[in-house]
Amino acid sequence: LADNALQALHDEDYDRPFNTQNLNADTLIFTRGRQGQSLDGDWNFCVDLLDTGLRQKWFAMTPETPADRVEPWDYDPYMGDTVPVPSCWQMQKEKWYFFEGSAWYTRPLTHTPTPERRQVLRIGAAQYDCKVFLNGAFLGNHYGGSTPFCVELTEALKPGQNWLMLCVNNTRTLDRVPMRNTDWFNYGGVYREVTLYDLPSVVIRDLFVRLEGNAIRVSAEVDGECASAQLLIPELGIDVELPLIAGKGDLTLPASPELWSPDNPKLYDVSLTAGEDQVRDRVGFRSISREGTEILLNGTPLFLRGISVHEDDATQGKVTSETDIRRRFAHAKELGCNFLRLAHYPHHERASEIADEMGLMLWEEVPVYWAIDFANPATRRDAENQLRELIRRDRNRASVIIWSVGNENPDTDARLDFMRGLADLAKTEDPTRLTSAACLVNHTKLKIEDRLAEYIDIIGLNEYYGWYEENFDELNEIGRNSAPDRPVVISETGADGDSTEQGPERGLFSLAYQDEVYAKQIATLRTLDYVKGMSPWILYDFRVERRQGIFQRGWNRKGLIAGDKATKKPAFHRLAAYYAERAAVEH
Ligand code: GCB
Repeated sequence: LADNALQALHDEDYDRPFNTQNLNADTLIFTRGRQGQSLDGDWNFCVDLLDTGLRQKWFAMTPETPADRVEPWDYDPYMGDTVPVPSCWQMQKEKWYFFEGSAWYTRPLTHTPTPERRQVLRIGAAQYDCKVFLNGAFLGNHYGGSTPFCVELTEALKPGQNWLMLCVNNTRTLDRVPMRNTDWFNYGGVYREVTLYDLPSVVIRDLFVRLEGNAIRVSAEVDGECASAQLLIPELGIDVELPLIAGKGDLTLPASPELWSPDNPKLYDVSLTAGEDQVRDRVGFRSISREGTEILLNGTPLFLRGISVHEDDATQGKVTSETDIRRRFAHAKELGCNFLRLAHYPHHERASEIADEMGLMLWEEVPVYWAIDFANPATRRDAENQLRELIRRDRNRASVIIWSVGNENPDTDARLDFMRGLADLAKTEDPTRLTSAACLVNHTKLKIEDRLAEYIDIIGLNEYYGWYEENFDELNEIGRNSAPDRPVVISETGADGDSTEQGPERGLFSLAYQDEVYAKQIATLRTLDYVKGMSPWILYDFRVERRQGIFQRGWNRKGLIAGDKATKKPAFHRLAAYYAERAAVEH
């Protein structure tokens, strides 16, 4: 090995220059309604457990045919294995099933320069951190496995053939969000779409459109010299100029749109034009608020008939297709739902668009899950950034009614400060939605009690009476002991049921027992008038490393439907009957 290579191999700081987190919510560009060039398809791929690529600077290897090379290469970015993008490597080869570490993706990119145009790459999601290189130059790093990010390529692109490389690392560490321990599978890879946008010099960076009282409020952010933008909502007769000062514009327009609701998911075409740039969106207008223990949609109290759902597929892993989202939502509708909890991280952005069209309300969430490193400022920055990226991505979606800032986090001072900060941030980024977090019961006092409760709008409550907690009577006692001043949504409850031939007839893990837990839960929860909704755990069985019992076999089997996404368990029908009854009362 050359001296410098040897030194690099021993240098434990080899990754420090790359840990910048410079690709974040501030570099995101609004892309709805834009036509981009898809970079999906086969990319050259190599797993790299020892981070040799960062140490040896694989990204700096310029293409040479093997015969012309003067040094031996430990990775060949230009020949060899490929994987499709989007995909999770676990699902590509059995030997990659438990792989955790860095992996390299490379593909060529042909560029024809045009003066005054900007090229921006957008990656829908990569689990967990992603370093971007173009022609050997490091362009940036993104943390967070489920939110999109953008990187500008303009300066680094050359005429003709270019090489784009991504180093994606899914290692679980204590400082990440989530940290080392979760109850869902740690998939890895570039598992959402990658797109290249060719943009004019003036670029619309952000557009936020919402109902505020009797008016529509529009805020926009534009990069580049531009005095005003043109806003169009043709169906409402809106065609107005939005003045821009230092790239920012804000306008409140009196309007009475037809309100969006699950019964009437009305959407309006919206477009904004600035210079040569234009974005378009389909936006629903509605209000969501709370008063005491009520949740109000357009001023009317409602009960959230929900179900929780992960992004997981037996053959695709975390890759989500339009078909998959539509199947999820069709099953939720069949169950009688008007609401879904998209757990435990931001789901594919098509989900909220389709929910807008179908009239389903959504809880969206960031993976502040269990015992995050709450006292660590870098962890906090990461969580805040993921929340901002999620909100900026989805805040024009009428279906999204709740931003949830965490799940089952121990009630410590550091956690309170961290999560209160996230709840405040959600309100700053978007004051038009409710905040929540999945909290825990105080098992000693048998009471709903969480210091975070006063800083969020809805108390989410995960409780597993009949499953992890055996004594069901305690749930009745909790009901009696608690008098929350705001709405409670049962964000999780449930039990495993193994629907395969190996499933037991009776007792834990049997379908009959799962059904019995649902029957008891429903009987108890229906008597608590401050419970304004529920999203039991969970629609489909899902894959997870930590569950290896004889009935689990690598899966969490709390689904109302099995992992084949077809076999309904008896508890499905139990919950459907309850929701049908509730819906009948409401109408
Ligand atoms: C929980 C977690 C969820 C788990 C579930 C379970 O409380 O929030 O992520 O999958 O329980 O099945 O234990």
